[in-house]
Amino acid sequence: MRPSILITRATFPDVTARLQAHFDVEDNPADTPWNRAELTRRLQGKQGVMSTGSERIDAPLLDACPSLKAVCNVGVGYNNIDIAACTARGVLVTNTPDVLTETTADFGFALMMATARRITESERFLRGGGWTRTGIYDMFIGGDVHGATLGILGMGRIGQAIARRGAAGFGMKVIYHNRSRLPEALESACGARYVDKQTLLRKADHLVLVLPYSPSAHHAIGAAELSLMKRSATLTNIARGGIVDDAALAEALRDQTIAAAGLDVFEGEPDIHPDLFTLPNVVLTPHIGSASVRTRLAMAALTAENLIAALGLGACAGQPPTPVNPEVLAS
Ligand code: 8YV
Repeated sequence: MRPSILITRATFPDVTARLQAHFDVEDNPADTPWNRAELTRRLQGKQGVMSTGSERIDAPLLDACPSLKAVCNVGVGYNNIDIAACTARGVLVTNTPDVLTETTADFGFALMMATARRITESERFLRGGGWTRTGIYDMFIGGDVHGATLGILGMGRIGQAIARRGAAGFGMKVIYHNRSRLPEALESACGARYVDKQTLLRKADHLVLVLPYSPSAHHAIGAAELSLMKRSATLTNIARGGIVDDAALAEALRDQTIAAAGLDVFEGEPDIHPDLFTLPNVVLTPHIGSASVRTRLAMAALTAENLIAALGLGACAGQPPTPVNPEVLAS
């Protein structure tokens, strides 16, 4: 009998077809929202699931879906999944690293630039008919990006890719803070210097957050951290909602304790802290860091390869390319 899998969200038809070659597939091409009860019901009798960051996979769900053997998440972050609970039940988890690194770094850089140079704020002004006089010397003057100090909090693959862009392309001085310091060769390859968190906050002209979410990273940027930043500084968050205390950030933006922020991720998204909508000095995007056609296709295709291999099929049977808890494979 062919294994059964669930694809929780709409995906590329070619990827669904690839999975249908191996599995009985239940999918969601209309992208209908499923609540937890509905997800649990649809997972009954399924050995695998192609999940996204929108589904919470935790111990109660796993216990209610005992046939599940593989959770293959479309995304590099997997804070929606209780990894320990999966490992304890012999459920393999996979993610999609590498394929999204450069695209997400492009986006982080673009958001940082849009924030520093007030691009969306000035566009709103223009579209609203506000531009009635030319030559105003201080109209939407912002901060320079080239030659400025770029601060990066979280120096994994995406952080390093942003550092390379800043150092090589824009002549920026790049400083970073991370749980562990990078080997020297890697630091010089991306032109970045390690500093403690306080120095990072004090020195950065543009601070970009790229650290994974974990309970210890909750509100890593709150009122105290924001108060250390330069009044002229910008903050860009492409990591996860919850890393920034959005209420404290809204207050800092209102009081102009920092100059501006660019946010692609939010606490409780898709709900947004209402104060953020009222502020001109914040660029808001709906969690689209990895959203290029090629990268989203690569993420979905890698997830399919993970799922096929995780359930013991295909050329890489038993050896999914990007496992999160490979110890499950050994047991
Ligand atoms: C995805 C992401 O859009 O990879 C990640 O961690 O945040 C994004 O690329 C998200 O995970 C959707 O599943």
